[in-house]
Amino acid sequence: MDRDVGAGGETQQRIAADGDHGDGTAHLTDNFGHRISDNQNSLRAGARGPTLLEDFVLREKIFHFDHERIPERIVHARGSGAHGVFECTRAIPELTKASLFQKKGQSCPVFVRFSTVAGGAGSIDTPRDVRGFAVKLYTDSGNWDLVGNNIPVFFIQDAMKFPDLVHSVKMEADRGYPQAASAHDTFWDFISLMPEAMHMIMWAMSDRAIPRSLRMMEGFGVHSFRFVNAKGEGRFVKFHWKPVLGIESITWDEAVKIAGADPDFHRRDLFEAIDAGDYPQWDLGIQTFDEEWAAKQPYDVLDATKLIPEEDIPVEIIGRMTLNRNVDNFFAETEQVAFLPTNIIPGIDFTNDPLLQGRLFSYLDTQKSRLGTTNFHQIPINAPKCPFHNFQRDGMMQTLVPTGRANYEPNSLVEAGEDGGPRACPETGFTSFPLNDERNDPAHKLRIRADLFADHYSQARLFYRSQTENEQAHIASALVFELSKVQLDHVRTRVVARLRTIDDDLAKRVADGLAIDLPEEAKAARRPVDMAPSNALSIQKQAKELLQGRKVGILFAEGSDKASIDRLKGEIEKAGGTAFLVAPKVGGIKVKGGTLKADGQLAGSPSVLFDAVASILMPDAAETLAKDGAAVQWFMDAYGHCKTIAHCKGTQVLLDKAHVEPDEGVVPIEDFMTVGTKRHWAREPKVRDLA
Ligand code: HDE
Repeated sequence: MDRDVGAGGETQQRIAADGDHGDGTAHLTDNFGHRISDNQNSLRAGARGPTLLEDFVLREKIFHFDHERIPERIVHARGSGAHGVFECTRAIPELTKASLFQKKGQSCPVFVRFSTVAGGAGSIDTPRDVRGFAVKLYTDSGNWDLVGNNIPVFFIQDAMKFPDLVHSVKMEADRGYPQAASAHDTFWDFISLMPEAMHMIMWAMSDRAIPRSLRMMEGFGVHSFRFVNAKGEGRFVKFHWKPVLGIESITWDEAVKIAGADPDFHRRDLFEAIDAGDYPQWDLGIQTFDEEWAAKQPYDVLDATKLIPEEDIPVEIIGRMTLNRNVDNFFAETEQVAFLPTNIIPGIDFTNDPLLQGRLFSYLDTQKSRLGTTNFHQIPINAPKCPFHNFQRDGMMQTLVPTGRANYEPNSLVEAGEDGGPRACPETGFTSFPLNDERNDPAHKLRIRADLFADHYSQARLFYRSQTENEQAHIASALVFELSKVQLDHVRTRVVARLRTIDDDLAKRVADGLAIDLPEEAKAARRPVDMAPSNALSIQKQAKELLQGRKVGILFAEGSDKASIDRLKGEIEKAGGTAFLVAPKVGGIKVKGGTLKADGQLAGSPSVLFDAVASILMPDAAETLAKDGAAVQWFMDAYGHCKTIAHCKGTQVLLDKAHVEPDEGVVPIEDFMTVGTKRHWAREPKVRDLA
């Protein structure tokens, strides 16, 4: 059976054409096509009488409304999606027979959903959390779902522990809080008892867990997958998405303030960028290796709590993804999209990573419970864009109308002149890689983990020691923040005891920040080995100093010089950035050279929403603003968050009130473009008491 993906859209068009009122609007009907005469009043027995059960229009409307919500995802409930395209930039037939990678220039449509993990669908965009990075590639050989995260490792090694992990991080079972936060007893209790989580904890406490934008984070397939070429040769592969705009994060203080100022900070940023034609892009990179190489490493490549340092195996770029279209309907697309790690195409295969193996069951199961029917694959966002034919039939919400009698196989209906239906294709169909793993003994059924899975600390140490001084301070501070919210003393102590095995200095800083005695080091099943630090693990060591995709807030008020504002705005936009005008009033302000409308009102546009700030103010306007807490806070926060502050002379009174001290990031307005939106981390010790 062929699926006509466009069917829903065509039906709508038909209705529009048929029901035209003459002014371009369609006739309002119920769901069965009956025209509705009155959409304001229910049917009553008299003007003051009871509403009649007979009112099918009211009943249908309320009935449908009552059922509008579907169960939210148990994890990754809050997400933002967008459409785009993937293009192969380097053919790799020697590695994989996947049709997508056979020729440079080969492309396919994609749908991406980014998400937070712990919070509900209506929670904030900037909690300290892992971000989901799920990509559905609609290839000509079927859908390939690369359902990854923005962190290359995971908390646990075995799917068996996933429900425990998720229960512990979600709101606590009795009290129903906290929402979208890991800073509470149950999470840290669980973590402190699961040393395998320590590597991921380093990432989750780092700035990676508070990204500046969904457009500025890396994505990772996390597990080792397998490439299989046309000769049937297999090779391990790890997938990476590298953001063209570079990786960037915010500070924790900003994250907290943004949560109040704009809970949709990331969703809005993604939507607006795509809407403005600033299409976010990522390069798809791979690290490939064979069994022999894998066997020599001090970690197991089937262990999802371990990464492969890019210094050991460089990431090679093979494609580029561009997100170029916003969704038309959030529910139909972003909410109903169903990712399945089992969606894989010939040329790519799974491995025995026990976490991946568990995922292969979970996602199909969860989609049935979330979307209510085994036919969820027929929802347009989930349907493949290549033809699909099989003998599966019926089920709830079946929208296809298969014809003929052939709903079983084998059959010989063709011989009677009937349509016999599709057949399996041994040459081009998906075949599993014939695994011959010398390191495995398949003769025994065991509930155990492979030896090297027991090294829980080497890579946690590698991550911590690869950070800049300032990033290490952020990790220590994050741990102090989170553990300060933990009320069980023994849990705090147990976490710090584990930190000692990662890095004693880190443990001391955290113990000091909590004002607790340094506990004995925790027992480790395997002592950590020292691995060579990797620059690719640090955000700051690979920062791109770009204005592209960044947002600059420009503060002005009555009397400001319009020509200077226009000039700065023009320069920022020429460099690919966005200039956002902020003023005490939005409607239109008298400035030198005319009137100017602001994009946002000062109190509703705090500087945490921008990557850098600039101000063009007359001294008397600045004097007035110096009495306004929102204006003073604007500069105080920009300074505290180590952002560039470009200002004219008139602003000085405000800067003084905000305790802004001169440094390389506090510059005259004319110098803004040379300094740009990079952060001035050297300022940080002056403005924050870091753990
Ligand atoms: Fe998921 N995960 N997961 N996960 N996951 C879900 O599927 C699960 C894991 C990830 O935007 C659920 O459709 C198990 C790792 C993303 O729709 C569920 C295990 C990674 C998304 C589920 C893991 C992920 C999910 C909930 C351990 C990174 C959001 C709703 C074995 C590689 C996809 C849903 C979207 C969603 C199960 C571990 C990424 C319940 C059992 C590791 C990005 O099926």
